[in-house]
Order: sequence, then structure tokens, then C-alpha cells
Amino acid sequence: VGGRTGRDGIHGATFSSGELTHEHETEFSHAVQIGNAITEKKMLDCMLQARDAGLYTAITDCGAGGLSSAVGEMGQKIGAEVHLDRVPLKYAGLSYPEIWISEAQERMVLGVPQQNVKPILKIFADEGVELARPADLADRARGVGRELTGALDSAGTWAPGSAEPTVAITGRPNAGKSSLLNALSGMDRAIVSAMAGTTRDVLTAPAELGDGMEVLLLDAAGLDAAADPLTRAAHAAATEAVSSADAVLLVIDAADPDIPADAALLAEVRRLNPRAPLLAVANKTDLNPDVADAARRLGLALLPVSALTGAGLDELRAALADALADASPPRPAGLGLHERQRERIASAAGAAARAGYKRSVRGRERFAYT
Ligand SMILES: Nc1nc2c(ncn2[C@@H]2O[C@H](COP(=O)(O)OP(=O)(O)OP(=O)(O)O)[C@@H](O)[C@H]2O)c(=O)[nH]1
Ligand SMILES: [Mg+2]
Repeated sequence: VGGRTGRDGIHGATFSSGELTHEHETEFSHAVQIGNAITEKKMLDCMLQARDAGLYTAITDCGAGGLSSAVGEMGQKIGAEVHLDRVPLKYAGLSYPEIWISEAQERMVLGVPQQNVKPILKIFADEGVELARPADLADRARGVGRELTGALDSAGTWAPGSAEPTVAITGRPNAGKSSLLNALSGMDRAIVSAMAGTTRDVLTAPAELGDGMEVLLLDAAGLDAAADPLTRAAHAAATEAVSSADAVLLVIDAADPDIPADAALLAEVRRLNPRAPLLAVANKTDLNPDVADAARRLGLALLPVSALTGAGLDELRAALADALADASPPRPAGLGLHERQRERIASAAGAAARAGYKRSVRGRERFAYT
């Protein structure tokens, strides 16, 4: 509302923000807005009436930066739709960028609730103050509200299952489980030693299987099927790791085969976690590359690897990735939301809907004059 837009308000802020030199006056002679005292007075009268009647909820003047800063400030949180073609002009021939930045203190941008549009238009009409055809932001707010509600309705629930899958590494003492965890994760996470029974706790380390697939490796030592019940109870953590893992890696020591013990362990793993895919590797193939006999006797395909030299590790990563991709349920398409995220979006949707339907507005102007 208010004065028409012309070229006289362009670069006003550049002028007023610059260093004043003797050349300034000639350089910026066009930057001083030619105010119209009558327009200004009529505007002022309208604004006071509208303010006292509580007809608008937001107001900015088209000072520095003109519409660009006025609309920019008002639309900061909710966005804005600008119709530069509707701005009343002093004369034809202004480009859109000129309309967008031209400044004038006698021109204002107002936010007016839908139900107040008619009464405020009447005030302007009575005083003969010109205004651009109002745009309907309320409709826009309702649209945003509907979009948010739609997003909520179609969103799934975020499940911890969408965290990286876990792979439990198990095998007889000294088979090379910790060495394999270190080699696959690229970290020196676990202590490796020639002494059987080195690892006591369940150790974890992240590893990448390629194609961006991340897994959490668990060094689940201590799953010793031959141990007495008391020792096995002490290894509850390892048992738990195997039971809850998304995949199990059974490590067999190719350098020191003990097929009956490995077979017993295999049966134990299958009992603890029948649903997770099980991969068996023959480790230390640098010492003994012949794994065919062990594989035949266990009735298992054995991936030959060496944690020491790194041989076979790429193949193991690929096989693990395949097994996990087949086993894990497809992630729900689209958005998965936490309860808190759901609440926040619902609250935003409610606010947008209220902005679209607001009946009475108690607040005074929420934007300061620039
Ligand atoms: N030559 C050779 N030695 C290996 C290989 N992997 C592990 N070792 C050695 O085997 C021994 C046991 O390795 P660890 O990784 O500690 O075995 P572990 O299964 O974690 O043992 P525990 O924690 O005691 O159950 C160490 O001396 C390792 O250096 C391998 O691929 N080749
Ligand atoms: Mg270990």
C-alpha cells in the first residue's frame, strides 16, 4: 500500500551506507527518493486507523532494499509468493529487478488476516490510498498445513532396525576372530595373541562392506560349546551377541582343524540364531590353503581367508553384504519418523492451519519498522 514505485528509490541504501565524498552527490543524485507529502500523510492516516482497529498482524516499510527486504523479512519463516506484476508503478518501463529493490518510506507491506481484508481495503479506499491487489497467503498457509498432514499420514515409523546391521564373529578360541575383526574394520580394536581365550568381553568395531553398507562387527569370543555350564554362563554376553546378530560369521582355524568342535559350535550357533544368515570362513589359509576336506566334513561352504595377509577379505565383505541384503527386510520407502519428529510436524501443521483460519488477531504488529 502507499506510494507508487519508481526508479528514484534504487540504490538508496547503497548511498546511505557508503562513505560520503565530494563525488557522492553527483554519483548518487538519483538515489534520493522523491517523497510525496500528500501520499505520505494519507498513508499515515490509514495506517493509524488500521492499527487501532487491529486489522493487520505484520507490517514492514519498503525502506532499504524496497520490497526485497520488506517481503524477505516478513516471509523469513513461512516463505512468500511475490507478484511483481501487480505493483503499482509511477511510470511504465521498470524491470522486475527495479520493482523488487526500489525503496520508499511511504510504501508498506502488510500481513492481513483474511477476515480483515475487506475492512482494511475500505480504509484505504476512503483515504484514496492505492494498493496492490492482495495475494492470498491464508490459502497458502492452509496448503502448507495440508502438505504436512499428508506427509505425516504417509510417513512410516523410524525403527532402530534401520541402524547398521550387526555381524557376530564366533569360532573356537584362537581361530583368529579378533584378527578378523581388526582386519575387516581397519582398526586395531581387539587384542590378538597366540594364547587361546584372549578375548573376554564382546568387542565391537564398525566396518564397511563396500557400496556404502556399514555393519557393526561383534567379536563374540567365548562361545565354547565344549565348556562346562558354569563357564558358558559367564559367556552370556557372547551368547547374546550371537542370538541377536543380523548375521553370524563362524571362523574355523585352517591351521589347526578340530572338526568335531567346529561342528558342535556350528550346531550351537544355528540353535541360538536360526534366522540370521551364517557364513563360515576358514582362516589362516596362509598356513594351510587346503580347506576342502574341512568344508566337506562340516557340510558347509568355507570362504578361505587370511586375517594376517588380507587374502579373501574382499570376497568375504561381498558375501556378507549379499547375505545381509537378502536377509534384512526392505526399509520402508519414504519418511521414517521418531515420535518426537511426529509431534513437531503435527504442531507445525496445526500452526499452518490456524494461520489459514485465524478469526481474531489480538497481537499488534510483530515487525518493526526498518
Ligand atoms: N598365520 C596366521 N595367523 C593368524 C591369522 N589370524 C590370526 N592369526 C594368529 O592366531 C592367533 C590368535 O588370533 P586371535 O585373533 O587373537 O584369535 P581369537 O579367535 O580372537 O582368539 P581368542 O580371543 O583367544 O578366542 C594370533 O597369534 C594371531 O596372530 C592368519 O590369518 N594367519
Ligand atoms: Mg580374540
